[in-house]
Amino acid sequence: AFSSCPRCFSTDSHVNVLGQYYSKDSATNITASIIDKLDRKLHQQPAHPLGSLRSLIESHYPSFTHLSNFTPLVTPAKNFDDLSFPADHPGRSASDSYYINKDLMLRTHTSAHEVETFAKGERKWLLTADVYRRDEIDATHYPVFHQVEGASIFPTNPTGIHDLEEDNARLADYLKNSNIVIEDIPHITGSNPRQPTHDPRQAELVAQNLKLSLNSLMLTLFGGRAGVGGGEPLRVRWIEAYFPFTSPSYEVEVFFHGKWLEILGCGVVLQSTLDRANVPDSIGWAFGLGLERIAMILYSIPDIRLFWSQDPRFLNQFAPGNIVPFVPYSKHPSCYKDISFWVPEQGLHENDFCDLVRDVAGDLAENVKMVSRLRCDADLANKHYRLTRSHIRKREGTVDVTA
Ligand code: FA5
Ligand code: MG
Repeated sequence: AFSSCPRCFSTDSHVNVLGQYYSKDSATNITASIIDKLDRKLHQQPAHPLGSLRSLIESHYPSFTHLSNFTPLVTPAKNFDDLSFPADHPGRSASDSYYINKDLMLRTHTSAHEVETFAKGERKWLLTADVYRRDEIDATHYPVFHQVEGASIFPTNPTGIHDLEEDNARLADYLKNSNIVIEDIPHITGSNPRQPTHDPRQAELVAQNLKLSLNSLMLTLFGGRAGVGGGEPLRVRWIEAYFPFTSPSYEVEVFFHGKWLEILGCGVVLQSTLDRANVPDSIGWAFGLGLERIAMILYSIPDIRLFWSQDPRFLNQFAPGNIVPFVPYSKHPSCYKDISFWVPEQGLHENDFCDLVRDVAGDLAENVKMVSRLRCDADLANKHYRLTRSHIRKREGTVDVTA
């Protein structure tokens, strides 16, 4: 019981997560490398690409409450039951999700916080958080990624209908003058039905509000950016989808670099969720969007693992709110070469030497520095050369190019 893991301080019987000990049971499957990620909070770092992207999305919804500090530890009830996931849903299994023990898990999506956020009285909000799913390892999959949940609910009365009509008119007007092509589908169909308790007219208005709102968000994120097509219109496609906690449900895809890319899932919130949150006389929508996939496009970041890099060559490329393409760097540490050589009688400008290095090594050369220069006859120079060599040998790992 006392053989504790030096990395995560967990013992045979207990697991240490965010400074607290929890007893293990047959469901426990969280690992040390996942525990390491729990306190990183990449989305809360203003200069990090995920932090900048969060701010950009928040700036698109200025009147919404912006939340981003929820613990990743949730009960399975919060992650699944509150959202009407069936008892046998595959997401619940230990092969898909991380469990601390039977009663506590890492959220698999930001929707886990819908009930508590509506219950607090928030009616229009965004919530950003890290989410955890057991998955394959490659350049676009990682067991931790980030989602933004967005939601907006309206009263089920004439005021609510009026608010929806007004907001829809405003958004439609904005989109009318924008360079966007939307491949739409009917809001409500037999296979993607409205909920039985909903007024048919208001259900249509809510679905329309959801679509208008997300189309305009896609414009904010992708409109007029390289790769989407400078001058070319932004193409957005709506697809019928299924989630246990929304009806109707949709997925949104954006056309980028010749391919359709899934950006988010969304839908009209299930009445049972709103009843559970104690806001029964409401109707509204929610969406859940993955930050990494969007950031990989906007910043030209080729590998999802880079978001977790603590290398200054990664982190120093970014400033708050500034979306600039990522410049790749070597995955290997720098390697240093000392070079000594004779220069012609008339001398050699340092820049001429740098051009020579550039011609030979290209961008592989990071830095060229002269450390000493000596003017003398051949004998003296030879002596100096030997001195320099021994000097270098003494200082192991000497790093400068010697001119
Ligand atoms: C969900 O997580 C739902 N909670 C979304 C939702 C919210 C639906 C509210 C309705 C209402 P999904 O598993 O499809 O759905 O994930 C949503 C988005 O997260 C995806 O569109 C994608 O952008 C991103 N995402 C999903 N899995 C990964 C992954 N392994 N790596 C990176 N991003 C991912
Ligand atoms: Mg999906």
